[in-house]
Amino acid sequence: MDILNKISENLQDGNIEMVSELTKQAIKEKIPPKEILDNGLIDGMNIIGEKFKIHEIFIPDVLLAAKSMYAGMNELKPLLIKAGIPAIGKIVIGTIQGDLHDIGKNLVAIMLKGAGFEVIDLGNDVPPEKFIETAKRENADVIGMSALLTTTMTAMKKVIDLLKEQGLSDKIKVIIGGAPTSEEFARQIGADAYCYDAASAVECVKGLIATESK
Ligand code: B1M
Repeated sequence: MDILNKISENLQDGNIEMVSELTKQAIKEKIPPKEILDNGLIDGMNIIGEKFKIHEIFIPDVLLAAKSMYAGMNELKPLLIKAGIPAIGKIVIGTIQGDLHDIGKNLVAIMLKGAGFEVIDLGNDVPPEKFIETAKRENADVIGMSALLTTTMTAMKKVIDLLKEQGLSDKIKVIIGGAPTSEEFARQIGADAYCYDAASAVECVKGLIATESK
């Protein structure tokens, strides 16, 4: 079995130490970090999602898998973040109110930092008002919201409506992402962009900041 499969399988089994060790080994073997992430860690997490859906496994299993994911991500983080790049824009990011899923959001934050953005991470379960207050106080260029639940994604609209009410929509752009969201949903709620994954979030933010400064 190749090492990326081993990472995926150990993540599914919740072997935190092994995932950390195997990720270190994959790095040593010079496998590109993006490949380790996509074909090892995220692959394992996707299989966990499928098994969870059909009740083959339960929340404690998913939590162990999530901890294993973080163990692997911790090893990859320094490689994903390139040091010493000056900040090219500021983004306030968080998972929307009611939603505790933060793995995808954390990946987006890591990639944005790696691309040279200053990232203010509000964590998960973030009330709409907190996004606005922080973005105003920090003079941020962009607000980024993540949602993994169909029941919480609707709260994203509240943030956009609050921005409109306060006349801030031109100044502060909004990107959204997370599995249940889509291009169409972004249009419906008036977000400036929908980003499919962490890499495309970097392109989204770069694009929005470039348009803003024209
Ligand atoms: Co939950 N969960 N979960 N869960 N969980 C899902 C999302 C689910 C699809 C599982 C399933 O049924 N197949 C399902 C949602 C169904 C729905 O809404 N239609 C679900 C459910 C139901 C629940 C609970 C309600 C279960 C319960 O209690 N009965 C509960 C809700 C708790 C709450 O939030 N209030 C719950 C709890 C949990 C845990 C706490 C156990 C754990 C979260 C741990 C944590 O995050 N710290 C968990 C997990 C791990 C998952 C799955 C298995 C994996 C999610 C994940 O981290 N994926 C998930 C199934 C799945 O997604 N396949 C599931 C890996 C991550 C890298 O991907 O987050 O999609 P993702 O991020 C991607 C993109 O979406 C994008 O970039 C990332 C990749 O590059 N992206 C952005 C994400 N945010 C972005 C923001 C951007 C741009 C891109 O810009 C700002």
